[in-house]
Amino acid sequence: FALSREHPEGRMFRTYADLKDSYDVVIIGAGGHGLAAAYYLARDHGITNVCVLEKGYIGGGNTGRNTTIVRSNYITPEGVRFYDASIKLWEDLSEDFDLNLFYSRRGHYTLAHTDSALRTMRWRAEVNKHYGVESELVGPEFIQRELPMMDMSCGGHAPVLGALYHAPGAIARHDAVAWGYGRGADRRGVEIHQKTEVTGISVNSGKVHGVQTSRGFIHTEKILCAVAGSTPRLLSMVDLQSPIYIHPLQAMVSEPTKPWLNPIIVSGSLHVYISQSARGELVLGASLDPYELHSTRSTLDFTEGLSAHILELFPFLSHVKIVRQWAGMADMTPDFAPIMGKTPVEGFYLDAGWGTWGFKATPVAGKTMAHTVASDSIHPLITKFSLERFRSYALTGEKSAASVGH
Ligand code: FAD
Ligand code: PYC
Repeated sequence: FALSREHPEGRMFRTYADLKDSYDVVIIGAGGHGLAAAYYLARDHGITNVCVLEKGYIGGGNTGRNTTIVRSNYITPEGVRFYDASIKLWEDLSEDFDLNLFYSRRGHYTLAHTDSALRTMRWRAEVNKHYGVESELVGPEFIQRELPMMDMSCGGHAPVLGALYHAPGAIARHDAVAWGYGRGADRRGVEIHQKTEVTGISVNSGKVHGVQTSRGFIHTEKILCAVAGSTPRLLSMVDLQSPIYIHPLQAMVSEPTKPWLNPIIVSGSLHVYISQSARGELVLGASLDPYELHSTRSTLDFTEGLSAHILELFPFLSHVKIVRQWAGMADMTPDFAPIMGKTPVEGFYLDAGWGTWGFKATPVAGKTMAHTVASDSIHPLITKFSLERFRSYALTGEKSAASVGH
């Protein structure tokens, strides 16, 4: 690829002085999901008269704020199949993009501190194995052998009784994912417009007609809305409602330490998780802030609470400094599964409800939404994730596999 020919400034993307009057498809939101859909629309379906509109900068939403855990150890058959398809795409993505995403298979432990948690882990392990996903229930001896630095008694408060061990669990560099999809879409002719906010959506006789933006009106008959924590605001522009509610989800990283932690450790009971990045930083998170709030502010409460619980598992970290913390806006659904596919407004497609779990789904969400938009028919992998399921009470209950969401 002749980067210098198409990008005289040597940049990853072209920039445009103006928007065109119309596009075949307008994608709202240049997070991983919007950019992945643009990439697969162009690469797999030959649809390149596409623009991606982003009110801020690409990857500046939850895509650049998450803790990068990739796994497929879900509990519903639909969830396991869907996230497993994503892992298969993840494994080839660096090569596909010719860009190192630092995708790193680490193994993933979900610790059980109670008998009922153990039962859920066993259930998940059995569903996973049934669909060919590598997960197993392991006991305290196995865990202590693999993680000799962990205090199995958790300071005497909540002894570890076992864990769901999921070998394919991985981490990746999140901003590179957005850049890789963005560059790949740009190279195939898609236009990415940053600092361009969608302020209104025009619908005529139940069909999408165009979008109003901070830089003028664009005509289109197909819109893909992939705006995570801004979903309720965008849905109100087309008079649609969803059960999505927004809670902040916070995270933090420590100063770099020598490599000592290979796997990813999650404790649902202590509401904490930890991994170590390629740079040596400890990446740490907890459950949602316990109130609805449309904001990306972070709090001292979070840092103190999370630090206390992490020290129960790893007391020797008490001198390690925290260097950054931040928050994202998680678009939560009642059943902890996403909302994907068509809507009652013709030409308005939705990719939302990614809450605390959507980073791992970026490749498969992009691929299945591109199929759905291109063919106007719902991809078979996402039929159980429809908006309609809340009307028909056919929920896809993933709460017990959501890691930190409750
Ligand atoms: P985003 O990346 O948020 O992109 C949406 C974009 O839409 C934003 O850039 C926004 O600016 C733009 N936008 C909004 N409104 C408009 C408008 N009106 N006009 C134009 N643009 C607009 N998931 C995992 O799988 N594993 C994890 O370990 C994990 N950890 C997480 C940790 C934290 C702290 C957080 C906050 C989330 C975590 N998640 C995790 C969830 C994951 O980050 C998200 O589900 C996923 O990134 C959603 O991607 P997206 O592309 O849909 O949204
Ligand atoms: O979905 O695995 C996950 C996750 C971990 C932290 C936030 N989400």
